[in-house]
Amino acid sequence: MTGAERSEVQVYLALGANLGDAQASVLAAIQSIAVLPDTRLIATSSLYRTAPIDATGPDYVNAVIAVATRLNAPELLVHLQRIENQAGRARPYRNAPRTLDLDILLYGDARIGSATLQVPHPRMNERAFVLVPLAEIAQDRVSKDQLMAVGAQLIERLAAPLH
Ligand code: PH2
Ligand code: MG
Ligand code: MG
Repeated sequence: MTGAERSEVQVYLALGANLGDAQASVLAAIQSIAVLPDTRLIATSSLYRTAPIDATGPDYVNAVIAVATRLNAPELLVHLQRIENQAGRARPYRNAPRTLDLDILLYGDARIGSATLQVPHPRMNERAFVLVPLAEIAQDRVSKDQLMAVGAQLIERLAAPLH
């Protein structure tokens, strides 16, 4: 963009890990995201222990955060993938256990369908590990009906949000 300043966009990110010290990986990732250029951390959910959905391996640690950023979505995605890679992320097969997964859930009200990025996240409404922490920090973004629909999925609150 030239001339005019970019405006801030409110973005919701999902964090997950189920290999290594998953809780430490998620906490370190929050700190890495908080210091991204042109980005401010707005809110952090509790950490949750969740059973794998459509996946195998150990339980996950999951959380959702809100940031305000002037990065556009592809720029943000590049940063998130760098942070995943620095955490030792390998991609041997789909939904393989992972040291760190960072997904863009919502980027303002944008609808994005590119080869590398789909926003809103196409499976977020099927997943308690997304909807429960998202509802904690953005009540207006998740309905009671949506939470009911994923009520059978195992999710346990681990730790209070960090400030
Ligand atoms: N991520 C997946 C697939 N399944 N299950 C849980 N509990 N938590 C996750 O973060 C998760 C998953 C693909 O990204
Ligand atoms: Mg994911
Ligand atoms: Mg991902």
